[in-house]
Amino acid sequence: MKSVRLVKILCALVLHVELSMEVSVLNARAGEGTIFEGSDCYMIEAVPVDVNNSLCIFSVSNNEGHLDTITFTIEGNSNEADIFEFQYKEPPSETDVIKIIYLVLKEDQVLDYDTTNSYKFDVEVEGSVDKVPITVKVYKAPEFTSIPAFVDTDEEKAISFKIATEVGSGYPNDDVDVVIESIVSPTINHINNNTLRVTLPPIDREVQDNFYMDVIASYRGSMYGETRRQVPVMIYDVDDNIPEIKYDHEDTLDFTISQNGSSVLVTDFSVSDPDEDRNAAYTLTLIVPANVQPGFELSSLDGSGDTSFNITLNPQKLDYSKSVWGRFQLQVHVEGILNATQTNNLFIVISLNEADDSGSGCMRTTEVTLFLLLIQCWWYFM
Ligand SMILES: [Ca+2]
Ligand SMILES: [Ca+2]
Repeated sequence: MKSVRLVKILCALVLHVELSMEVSVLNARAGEGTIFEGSDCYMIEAVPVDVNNSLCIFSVSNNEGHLDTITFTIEGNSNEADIFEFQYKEPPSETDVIKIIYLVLKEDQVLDYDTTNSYKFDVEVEGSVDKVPITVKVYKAPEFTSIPAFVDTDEEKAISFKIATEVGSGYPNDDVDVVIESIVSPTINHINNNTLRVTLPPIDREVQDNFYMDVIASYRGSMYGETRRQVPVMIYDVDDNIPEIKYDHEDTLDFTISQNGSSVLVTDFSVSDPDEDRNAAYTLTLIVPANVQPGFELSSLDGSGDTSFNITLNPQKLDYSKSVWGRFQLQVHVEGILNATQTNNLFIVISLNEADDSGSGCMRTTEVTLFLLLIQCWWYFM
């Protein structure tokens, strides 16, 4: 019996020690001296209320550490405890003695910025003597009351439109700034305190035919609370470019042809008009002296945009009975289809020197030397 009694005493002793240890651990976790600091704060629509963006920032500290186990209890008259919670960016370790903590929205919670101006509640922090009262003011972001869904214009014409704003509910003053981020710099004139006239400068469609303009309204002096709209800008084409002739070859070409030979390439070139559709269409005319005219031929008499062409010489079509061809000029005349004042010319100076054909029988050779001269007659669109 003595031994049974001794075992019971020993068991009770062990249980007492374990309980004592547990109590001492709890005391360490919830030890007094926790300090929770911060102030009333605000939340603005369009600023996410998460741990990376929340404007409600507090500090919690305890010289004995154990911040990792401290609990925060929100007590409010409404459902604040269901809406808000406190989060660290990085969980504290057992030895951290001070840490920044953020008031954030619980998962799937959203704030009602239209009807709620503030939330008031107490926070009970484990280890802190007093509950801490917190007021969170809720401001609606500035609103656009007038802003175009899109803007468009012909190129080289300025674009002008109005933007009007108003402050959101609850915000204490009416100072709204509007900033426009765009690839072009707008001019902004104030019609009144809340209404702006924005003018975009003329834009070359061939450089940029569409883009988005970010219009941002924010409370003056605050880096927060912005409302952002994207406004598409469309620039329409105007026939403001003449067809440009591009030529890559050497300036001079020498080659020999035979009277009965096949066609040879004289030269190739390209024409480029960066306008759109019919504004980029053009015709080509090859102007050649009558005595050699049949022998020279353009690959095509019209084109659009960026198109390649060539000029060939068919010796079989040359009239060998007519005099000495000598030195003459070919001219490629390019002309806009919609606007005949848009012209460009490629001049090719050719020297056809009849070669000695003695002893050649039916073969006759002619030496052709080409000098190419590119002259562009620019036409400016008014
Ligand atoms: Ca054109
Ligand atoms: Ca154009």
